[in-house]
Amino acid sequence: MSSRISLTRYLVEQQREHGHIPAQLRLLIEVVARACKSIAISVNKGALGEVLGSAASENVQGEIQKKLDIISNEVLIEANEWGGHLAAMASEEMDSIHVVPNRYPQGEYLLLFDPLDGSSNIDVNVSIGTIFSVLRKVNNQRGISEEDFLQPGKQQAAAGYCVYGPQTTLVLTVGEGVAMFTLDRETGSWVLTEDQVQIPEDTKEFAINMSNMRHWDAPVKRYIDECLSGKEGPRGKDFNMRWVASMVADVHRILTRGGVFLYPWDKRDPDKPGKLRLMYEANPMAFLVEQAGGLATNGRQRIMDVVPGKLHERVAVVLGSKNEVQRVTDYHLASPT
Ligand code: P6P
Repeated sequence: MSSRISLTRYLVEQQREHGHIPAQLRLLIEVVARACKSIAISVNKGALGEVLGSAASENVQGEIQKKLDIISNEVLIEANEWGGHLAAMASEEMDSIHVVPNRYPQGEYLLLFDPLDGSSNIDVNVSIGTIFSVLRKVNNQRGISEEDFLQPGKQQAAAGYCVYGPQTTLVLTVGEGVAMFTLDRETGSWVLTEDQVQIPEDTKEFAINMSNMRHWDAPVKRYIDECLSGKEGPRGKDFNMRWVASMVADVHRILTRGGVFLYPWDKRDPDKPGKLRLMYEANPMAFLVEQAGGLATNGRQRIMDVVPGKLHERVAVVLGSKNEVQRVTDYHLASPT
């Protein structure tokens, strides 16, 4: 068996080769990876750990928080506060940013995360995950504020997710391609199992919540109708559909075998650009997908070019196989806004 490459060795060798993983960033990634192992242990306990079900609280999105949402958030906060690599953190589960307390040294990075994405799947034993995004602190003169986080996704220093499924897999980019690490539960190590992941440019598989069809805008209806028309239709081929309702699981499938994921704007809440959050869902996934040769747009614009106006901003998402995302985007651009 070829020599197993650990996460630490991967990061050291990436730094040696490309020089873009300074010590603080390497520490940040290793701390997040260790926190994901702790989250995986809680998730895997399920009913035995008394961690299922809802907490008696709502998050900033007005969504009922699951116990595991809160546990996962606390694990990430506690793991990252003391290391001196971070200035502050932001989370889907917290209204405002969490600045590293004065008793600890502040570092050069900002960490954003959705601690446990796919909460609706927690109690029914379907894959869920942790999504994270890393930005550099850009303003050294004053104290950290929410404005320091409002950077477009193209400024990310790193991004990744951990999917808690049949395997526990950490997927990471620091801007030099996408690597996948599988958790070896016997040793507790993250082992490199895929490197330089590439998404096929074409696909026959789309992911969208079809129950929203009557609310979609014309470009999305056109695209999905054409897929559903199959061989006899304008696409000349049959399509398959998948929808896990856990972004991490859907994106992991796309990184692994291709596909196109759509969570578009719809008429249910016209003032909201989409359901998914820009800073800690769409941006990290867009970074990973682009690094794997795919595309990620909001239907009209590259997601990583969107300049955020607020921390918990939402965005429409179309991501995955390059030629399919381009087609959906072209349909939007050909249609009046
Ligand atoms: P719907 C999970 O709540 C999430 O934020 C994403 O992980 C997922 O892709 C989407 O929402 C599912 O939304 O409306 O299909 O339940």
